[in-house]
Amino acid sequence: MPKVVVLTGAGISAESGVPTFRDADGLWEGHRVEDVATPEGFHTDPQLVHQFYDARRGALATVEPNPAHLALAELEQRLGDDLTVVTQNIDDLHERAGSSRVLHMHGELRSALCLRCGHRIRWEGPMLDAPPCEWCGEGRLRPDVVWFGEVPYYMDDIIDALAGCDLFVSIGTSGAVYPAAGFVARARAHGARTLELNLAPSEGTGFFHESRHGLAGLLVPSWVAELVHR
Ligand code: BJW
Repeated sequence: MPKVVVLTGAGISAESGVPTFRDADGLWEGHRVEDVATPEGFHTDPQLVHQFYDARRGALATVEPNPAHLALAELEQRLGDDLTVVTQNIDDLHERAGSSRVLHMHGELRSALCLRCGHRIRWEGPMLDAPPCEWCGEGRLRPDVVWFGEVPYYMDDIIDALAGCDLFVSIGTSGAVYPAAGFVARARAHGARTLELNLAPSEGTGFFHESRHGLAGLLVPSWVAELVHR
């Protein structure tokens, strides 16, 4: 079996009812990106940013994994360590589908980060009006997510996985945000075959050997079946 790296974006969770960012009705609607997804925005108006993420954390209780998440969990059963799932998503739908080793490069909704000591803590409820960090006892908490201008998580692990994979598959991402948008070129430079599964051609579609367009809930189970039965 090949070594596979899968990159997922907001499109894989769209059929579960989680809004994407850049489609019509996307998450930026009603908000300027600088106001809710930058450290400067948080510094200027922490209440607005907490409300934005508290609402999204609360909405997790209303959504379920879809067939695309389930197919990737099934693929992990087959490939074990030979599958690396990297997600830009901060929802927990991969884990709830059964995936156990997901690299959340843009952080997680159900995690809080101490602004003073950098401690990360599991977090379920609202963060607005949260008590100080339980670790240092003083720091205020912020959403444990990666905003523009911040360094994504797990970059060393991701770069190693991209350098060693035979197949790179990008699912449901617009290819508008770096460094994730550059993964296809990096994997390809190391000799991997590259496949895009997306509703429509992404900004990076020309970098892929092959692109298939349609709903992730249909394309991903079909691709996984093809891979495990070949
Ligand atoms: C479906 C579907 C269905 C819909 N089925 N498909 C100029 C040039 C190049 C780079 C830069 C630049 N200026 C600044 C930068 C860097 C900057 C950047 O990329 N800016 C761009 C605007 C150009 N990047 C950064 O700052 C990053 N950090 C960084 O670079 O640090 C330096 C460094 C890197 C590495 C090592 C060392 C140092 C940080 C980026 C952080 C992004 N954060 C966000 C918010 C996270 C928290 C949150 O969720 O609120 O991450 S922004 C937002 O965009 C979120 C997403 O993860 C990310 C990507 O969005 P995604 O997933 O692609 O969603 P959409 O909506 O864009 O696309 C959905 C797709 O699905 C569409 O194509 C649909 O068609 C499709 N789809 N339904 C299949 N049913």
